[in-house]
Amino acid sequence: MDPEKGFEQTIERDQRIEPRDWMPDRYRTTMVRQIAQHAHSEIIGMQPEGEWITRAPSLRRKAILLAKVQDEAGHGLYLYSAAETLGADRTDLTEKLIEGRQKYSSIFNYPTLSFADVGVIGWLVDGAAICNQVPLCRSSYGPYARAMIRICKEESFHQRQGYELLMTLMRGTDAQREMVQNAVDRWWWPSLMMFGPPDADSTHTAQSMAWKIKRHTNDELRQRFVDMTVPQAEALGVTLPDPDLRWNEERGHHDFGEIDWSELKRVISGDGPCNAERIATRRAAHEEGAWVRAAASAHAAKAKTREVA
Ligand code: FAQ
Repeated sequence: MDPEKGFEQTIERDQRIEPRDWMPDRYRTTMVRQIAQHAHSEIIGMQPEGEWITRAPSLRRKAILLAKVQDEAGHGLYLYSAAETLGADRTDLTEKLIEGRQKYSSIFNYPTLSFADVGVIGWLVDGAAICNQVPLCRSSYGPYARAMIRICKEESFHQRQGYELLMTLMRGTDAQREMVQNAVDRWWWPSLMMFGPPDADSTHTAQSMAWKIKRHTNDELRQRFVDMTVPQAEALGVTLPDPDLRWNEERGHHDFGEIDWSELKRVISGDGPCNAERIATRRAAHEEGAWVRAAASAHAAKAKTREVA
C-alpha cells in the first residue's frame, strides 16, 4: 500500500503510529517539537519545587517532595526517549533548550515564594497537567501515548499530595491560611495560561487535531480545568482571584475573566520572572554533568571493545 495512505488509514482507524511506520515529515517535526517541549517542561519543572527540598517543614514533607521531584526527572527521561524514537538526539535537544531555541512550559518561570506554593503547584499545576495529558494517552503516536499513561498515574498522586498539603495548611493558623490564599492568587492565572493561547491564535491546534495528536483544543481543556477546580477551591476554603468567575446555567460551564495574553507572550518569549534563572541553572547542571557523560561513554566504549575481543 502507498505509505501515505497507510498513515492516513492508521489515523482514521484510531490506531497508533509506531516509530518504524512511514509518517509525513511535518508529523515527525510536530511530534518532536511537542514531546521535546514537554520533556523540557518536566526537567525545568523540577526547579521551582526543588528549591524547597532543603526547607521542607518536616521529614515527611521532605520525603514526599523528593519523590515528586524525582518523578518529574523520570517523566523527562521517558519523554526524551520517546523523542529519540523519532530520530531526535537528546544532547541536541538539551542544547536547543539551554540556547533558548526550544520552549518549555510558561508555568515554570514563576517563583516559589513559600511552602504553600509547593501545595498549589501540586493542586493547580499538576491538576492542569492531568487535564491536558489524560487525552494525550490516546494521542496517535504510540510511544508518546504510552509514556503518558504512566506519567498521568504519577501526576494524579502529585495532585493529591498538593491538595492534602493545602488542606493541612488550611486547618492551621490564620497565617498559614493567608499563605495558601496568597499562593493561589499568584498561581491561578499562570495555570490557566498553561493550556496555551486561545484557539483563534493557536498555530498548531487544527493540524494536531486532524492528526489526532491533540484530542481537544486549548480552550476546551482550559474550560474543563476551571469546571473541575472551582468545587475543589470551595472545599478547600480558598477564593480563586477572578471576580468574573461564575456558573453559567445555560452553557453548563463556569464563565471566567479575560486572561492577560500579553503576559503569556512575554513569558513564552523569555521575559518571565524566572526565565533567565531557570535556563542558567539548567545550563550549569548540563556543564557540571559533562564528566559523568564522558565517563559513561568511555565505559560503554571499553565494554564494546571487550565484547569484540
Ligand atoms: N508555555 O499552537 P499552540 C508538566 C507555545 S506539564 C510555553 O497552541 P500546541 C508537569 C507552543 O509550543 C507542562 N509555550 O501549540 C509538571 C507553540 O510554540 P512553537 C508541559 C507554549 O503545541 C507539573 C505556540 O505557543 N505539558 O510539565 C505554551 O498545539 C508540575 C503556539 O501554541 C505539555 O507540554 C505554554 N503554556 O499546544 C512538572 C503537554 N502554550 O512550538 C513539574 C503537551 C503554547 O510553535 C511540576 N503539550 N505554547 O514555537 C501540549 O499539549 C501542547 O503542546 C500545548 C500547546 C497545549 C502546551
